[in-house]
Parts: sequence; structure tokens; C-alpha cells
Amino acid sequence: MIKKMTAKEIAGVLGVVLVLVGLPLLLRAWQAGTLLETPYPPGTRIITLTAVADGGIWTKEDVVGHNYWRSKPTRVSKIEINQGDHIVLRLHSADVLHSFAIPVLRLGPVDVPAGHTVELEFDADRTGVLTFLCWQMCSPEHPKLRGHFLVKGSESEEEDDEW
Ligand SMILES: [Cu+2]
Repeated sequence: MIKKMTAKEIAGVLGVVLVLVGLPLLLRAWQAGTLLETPYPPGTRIITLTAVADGGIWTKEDVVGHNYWRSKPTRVSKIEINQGDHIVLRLHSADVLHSFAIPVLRLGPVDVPAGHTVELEFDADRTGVLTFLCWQMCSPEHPKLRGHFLVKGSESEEEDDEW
């Protein structure tokens, strides 16, 4: 025979479900920075990059156990942005001390230690290619830790000049 649940039992079950579902969602929203008002101007583009020494990879993925040890996160080597964008970079390291720089903008090098979020900002005010790289000898695959921002202009004023 199935016993009918009392109101107290239903409230208890709902409380547990709320914590089990709500807490991870809250944590996720907090990590994504959507809970708090951002201090950035409207139209700011936030790009999260994580450095992985094993394989020399910059990735946009969250690097957690399975995609560090079992598979590899997807390498990001080209990121398209638009002229006039204000870019906020949120940088992470999945393992060792890395360092981030965009030499042509004289941005960085700035240390990116594991377990920390480092923010850098820049304005993409000219079209062209901005190479970013790791500035710290972090592993034998350190030279692979580089990529490019491709700054696109509007169709009419496509210049494609090198910075
Ligand atoms: Cu490096």
C-alpha cells in the first residue's frame, strides 16, 4: 500500500530538489557574471579564454577533469571581433602559470595563475590581425599557445591592414 505524503514530507522533498537544482544554476550564473551588474559599457564583448599547457591550447571551453585528462578542449586560434568592439578578456589557466599578451597593442604580459581569473580590456579600434600569445615558458608546447583576433571593419571600409 502506498502511503500518502504529508504536507511536511512534500515540503521537505521540494526543499531538497530546490537546493539540488537551484544551487548549481546559481553558481553557474555567478560564474558567468550574469548575477551582478557588469561595470562595462553597453556592447562590451566578454571573451573567456583558458590556457592549457598540455597541448599548448587556448580554449573558450570550461576546462574541467574530462576535457583535460580524457579528451582535449577545442583550440581557439582565430577569434573574429568587430572594429569598435570593447573587448573584455577573462583569462584562466587550467594548470600552470601562464602569461597573456597582445604585443602589438602593448597589452600585457600579465600573469595568469591557475585558479584565478585575470581580466584585460582593450578597444578594437582598427581593423587587422591582433596576435595573442602566452608570454611565460610554461611547457614544451608553449609555442603553440598563440592565436589571433581578426578585427573586421564594416563592409564599406574593409582595409585589412596589419597592426
Ligand atoms: Cu606558455
